Amino acid sequence: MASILAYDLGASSGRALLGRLTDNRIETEELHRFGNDPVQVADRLHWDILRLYHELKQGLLKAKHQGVEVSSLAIDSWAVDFGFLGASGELLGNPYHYRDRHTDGIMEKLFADIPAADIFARTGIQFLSFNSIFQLYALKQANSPLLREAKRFLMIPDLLRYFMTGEQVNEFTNATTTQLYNPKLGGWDGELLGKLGLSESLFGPVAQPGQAVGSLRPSLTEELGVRSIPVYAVAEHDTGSAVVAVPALDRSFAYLSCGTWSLMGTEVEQPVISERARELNFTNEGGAYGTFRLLKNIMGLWILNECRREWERAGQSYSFPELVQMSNRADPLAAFIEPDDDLFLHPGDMPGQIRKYCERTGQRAPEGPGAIVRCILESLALKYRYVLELTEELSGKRFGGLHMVGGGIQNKLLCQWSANAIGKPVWAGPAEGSAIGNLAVQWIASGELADIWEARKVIRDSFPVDVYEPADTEMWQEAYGRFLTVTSLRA
Ligand code: LFR
Repeated sequence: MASILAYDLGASSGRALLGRLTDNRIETEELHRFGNDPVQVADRLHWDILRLYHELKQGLLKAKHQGVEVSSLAIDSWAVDFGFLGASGELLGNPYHYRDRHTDGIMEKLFADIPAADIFARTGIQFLSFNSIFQLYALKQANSPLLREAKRFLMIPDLLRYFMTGEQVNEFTNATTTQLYNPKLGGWDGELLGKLGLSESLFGPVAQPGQAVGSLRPSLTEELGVRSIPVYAVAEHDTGSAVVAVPALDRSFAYLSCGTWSLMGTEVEQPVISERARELNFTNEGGAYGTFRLLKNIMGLWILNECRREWERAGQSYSFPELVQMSNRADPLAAFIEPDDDLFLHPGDMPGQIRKYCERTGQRAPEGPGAIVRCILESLALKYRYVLELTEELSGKRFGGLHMVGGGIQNKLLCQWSANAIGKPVWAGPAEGSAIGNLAVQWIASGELADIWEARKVIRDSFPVDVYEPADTEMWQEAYGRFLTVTSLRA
């Protein structure tokens, strides 16, 4: 039976998922899972790109050893990060991690040269200090030898796909997250690149999700002893793939892709590039099949992951289920943080940062892991309500509930508290959203599924969706008012 392979790389782990489609039912099997450990070298934080490529190869080897015939593959990952190829086609240096500090303060410097309003009008992309545009500008300011030698700019999945196929192609959904792509022009914004002093030749042809972009190169098939198979471009930005996999019935739906980040918004046919969208710092990321994601980044479970890492460093190890259980026993709705405060962006002592935030805002800081985790999860749920309301305002749509996809939905308490906070049902599933969206686009490309709506129906029929009805709504309504005041989100 024909299987296809989706590689989905997240900020803390990656996986190779096999997919089979029989009688309009999807079956998946996790072939390979591996850690993704960023590496700090002196002052710089990098992705371990060669290790990641090694793990992709292990996926192919495991398929071979299990006697699985793989007929195509595709890769998706987080956005914005990139590597450069030099004249010989070799990777120059090690790609930086978007949480590296080299972009601190860069946004404001660039706005002195190019006004924010101009950048937003061209790209429709929200301002996040780590967007590729700011990373590139930081390299330019530092007179980086990498940038001087660079001949091609490839984003993380582009780069890994290049290692596999030898083809240098930029994929559309990820390209939009650079904040250098102009959806009105349907290509890289040459004028913007010119203003930044970046050569247009760095940026290559842009492939759409579903396009075949080569096949495994002979040196790789020989090394692994496998046959060459087609490699597709899919929605290579993981959030793009996650939204493909939202099992929505209604064409007008709200989603939350819940993992290291929480990405909340709605799918639109045209980017919403208005003054109000810029003021609210919403984005219009490119999606599969001519769609855009009107959404906002919310810091997400990163804050919890970092707390756990900090406690582990101090010799106290807790599993995620343990932490969630402990939080359930702590006092409800006692202290709040604004998850998107700059305090929480970089790796470090997150419990300490939460304490700082509470002191700054005149709150009693939560004490101990249970109370801290409760504060994080409840603050996230309340921030979801805030962003959901703004999504309704900007899109002019009304949502009957919220689709949650991604690994974060395994945290049932977060799903329930999200339903309580928004006062609407949460429909949770599938957990492997990005990998399933990746598979779906490959099946559409090979003609096995007709289009994205058929894919969503098949996904709905193949994976369970858990329903969380809102509870304790009065208590959460009162808490929402306090949350808005404490976080200064609304005066
Ligand atoms: C989620 C994600 C977000 C992007 C962030 C950084 O994994 O791709 O969409 O803003 O990572 O790339």
